[in-house]
Amino acid sequence: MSQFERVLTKSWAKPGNRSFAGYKANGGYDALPMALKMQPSEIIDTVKASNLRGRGGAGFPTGMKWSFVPKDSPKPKYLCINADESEPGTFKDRLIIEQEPHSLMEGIAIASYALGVHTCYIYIRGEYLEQAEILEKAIAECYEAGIFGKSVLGSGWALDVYVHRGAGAYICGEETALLNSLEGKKGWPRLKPPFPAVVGLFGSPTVVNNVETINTVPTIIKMGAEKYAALGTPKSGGTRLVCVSGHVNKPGVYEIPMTLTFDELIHGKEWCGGIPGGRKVKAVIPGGSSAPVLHHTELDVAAEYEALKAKDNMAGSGAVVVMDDSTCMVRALWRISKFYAEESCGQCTPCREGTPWMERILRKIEEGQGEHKDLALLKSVVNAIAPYPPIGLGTTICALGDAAALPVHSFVDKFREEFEQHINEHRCPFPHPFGILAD
Ligand code: L3W
Ligand code: SF4
Repeated sequence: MSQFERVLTKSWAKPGNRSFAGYKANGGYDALPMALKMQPSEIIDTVKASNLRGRGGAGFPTGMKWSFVPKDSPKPKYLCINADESEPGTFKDRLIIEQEPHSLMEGIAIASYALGVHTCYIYIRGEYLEQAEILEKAIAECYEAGIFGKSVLGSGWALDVYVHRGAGAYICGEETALLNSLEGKKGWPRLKPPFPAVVGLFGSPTVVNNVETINTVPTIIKMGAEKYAALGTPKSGGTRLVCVSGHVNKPGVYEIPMTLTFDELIHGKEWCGGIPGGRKVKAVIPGGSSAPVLHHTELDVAAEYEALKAKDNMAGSGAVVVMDDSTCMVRALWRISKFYAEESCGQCTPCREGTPWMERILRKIEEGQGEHKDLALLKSVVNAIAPYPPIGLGTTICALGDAAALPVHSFVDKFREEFEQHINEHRCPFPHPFGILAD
């Protein structure tokens, strides 16, 4: 893997890269003039041919999403950048903003021109105050340099870009909740269809894309669709960012080839360098806490959309959480369930009632008060939210229901003996129960 060429992060950590001048000196803003010479439809076709997939969780083909925007709509069109990065374990978008905000700005300018957008909003999670300030500064530099404003690089294309700070609700990362929040309403997800590409912000066609997705667009324009696509697999073009946390020697954000397996990522010297203290991996969350957990015997799978889908799993938002053999799986699942119970918006009965119910059952088991019938009850509650496998059978308005259900299914199915041990011994058998995911 030593010949792997990083295309998204190669200038990260170079001095001054955060500024307009530094980014430009490192080869930035070469793609925008190239894009402005193309027809908007050519750019959409290029992104389609690159096989870029959305990096926010669902992995939806970006070019296809862009092509759903009606060309002849009399309404204004909007681009919304989803920077409400809140999925437990996910921190790649924060790094993109900190390391290279102008790559995102350049991507915004290119995408807006391609989509016929004159107004773009960057919706950033409220806790990312410093990152919001970095974005504001980058936007001001772009207006100064004529990248944004009345005429993008003198092309006659007008573009305004605004930062909107969220207020700490995970659910506002769900695209339709984000749109409601941006409109000043309660951050409640909407039923889909209609999809935002057709009926989005203020009822207008709107593309909602994750930070990493748009950040990748300048690289695609510069490299060309074919070359970019060839870096990946037939259905997942390019490289991707993963955020590794938990029990590894070198946690952090890594740009990886789509063929890299979790085994290689965790143990490879050039990647995470193994587990501290020579301990063994017990389990890995492959794509944010919403994704089904992988047992340590399942790590020979590529950290890529199709490979994971074939295993009834998902690449999600790129958050890889590694748990070694000292981790209590009951406590880890209880902590995850507590998160979803707190973040449920309360619109749908299975999610509103089911998420705190699951949390209560899990806490009871972790505290040594569990009974064997609790595992059957847990299964019945989780099945009412979303049966599994496959992924996507949820009974709720948005994916938070599925996200709360998938860890419960997978932890209990794959580590059932630990849940039974807690019940049989009336205690948590782990010497340090306040594990990595605890409060
Ligand atoms: C037009 C159609 N557009 C689908 C669009 C849709 C959306 C995208 C995917 O996300 C993921 C979940 C977790 N016409 C369309 C269409 N679209 N069909 O494609 O849509 P969908 O419905 O498959 O997924 P979703 O509900 O938008 C769910 C992840 O989100 N998640 C958490 C993510 C957290 C972060 C973070 O912290 N950075 O990203 C929670 O569930 O992985 O798979 O744009 O409009 N016919
Ligand atoms: Fe709200 Fe949960 Fe329903 Fe999503 S699934 S709309 S978070 S109640």
